[in-house]
Amino acid sequence: MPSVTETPQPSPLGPPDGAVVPRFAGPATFARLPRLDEVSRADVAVVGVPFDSGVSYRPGARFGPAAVRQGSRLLRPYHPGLDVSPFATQQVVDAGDIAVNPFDIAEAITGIERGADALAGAGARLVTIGGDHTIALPLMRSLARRHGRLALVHFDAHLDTWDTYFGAPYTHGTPFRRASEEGLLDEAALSHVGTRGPLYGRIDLDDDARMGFGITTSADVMRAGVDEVAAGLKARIGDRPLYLSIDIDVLDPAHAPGTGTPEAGGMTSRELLEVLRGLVGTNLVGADVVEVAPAYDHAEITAVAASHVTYDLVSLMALAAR
Ligand SMILES: [Mn+2]
Repeated sequence: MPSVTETPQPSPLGPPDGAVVPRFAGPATFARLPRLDEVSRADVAVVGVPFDSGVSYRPGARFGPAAVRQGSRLLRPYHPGLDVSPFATQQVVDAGDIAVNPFDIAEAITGIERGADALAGAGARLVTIGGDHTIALPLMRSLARRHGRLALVHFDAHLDTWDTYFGAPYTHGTPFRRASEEGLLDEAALSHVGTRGPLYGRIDLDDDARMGFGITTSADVMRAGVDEVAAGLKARIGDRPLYLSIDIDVLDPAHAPGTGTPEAGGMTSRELLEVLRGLVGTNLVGADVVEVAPAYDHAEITAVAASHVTYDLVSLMALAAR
């Protein structure tokens, strides 16, 4: 005799069939996924943060979330590289944008943290589309409160562990120094990948090393190859809660022209995607893709790259959740 009536979990609602509703029709949610208000639960929430008041050079990343959504229309439901259907094994939604004050960085940071808390509190893992790199700090604050000190793999042309710009402590070049100072990060498991380009001085590297970061430059990726790089990162991460922060400027300007602080000599989109796939099996608790600035993009090169990176992050979460 059944004594308990369990409400069955509805199967995840995915994108509409591309053979029924053309991919170029309908509203541009990420990967044509349902909105948060169209489903009863969210296992993974893709959320935009259209904020770019922390940039030091070209502005425009506030239009990143809209560009990545538009660039994601062609994504299909099965990932052959990871053998997973990320929208079928978990409910993935587009949670819209966290709307924040463009004139007050401190208030914006507080608003992003609250927005992340609300989504994570409802049980969702977050994949955030920026916005400039300032937004990583409040996202890591929210996750560290929930999971403890985070392992971090930071893909970027730059270290983003600088101290201040024009005396300002909260900018797109400083989130990881602030996170280190605030005790959000596990200093045994911090990595930059894809860095390159001129620095202000040797002291930038010394400060960064003191915070515990290991560096795999874009040239190291070329020389060692993606499998060796991913294996090294995985060994460093272990079973810690992992945050992945991906500045699209980690890619060479040939692969991502639409960004605010481009540097020659970057990774290819193929290399980035393959390193990410090599991180399968890690405990990925949150991720961001930032610094897509569509005004400098051509033919959606950057938006398409960022949308595929986001798809791989959602796929890694599907496999982490198993
Ligand atoms: Mn950055």
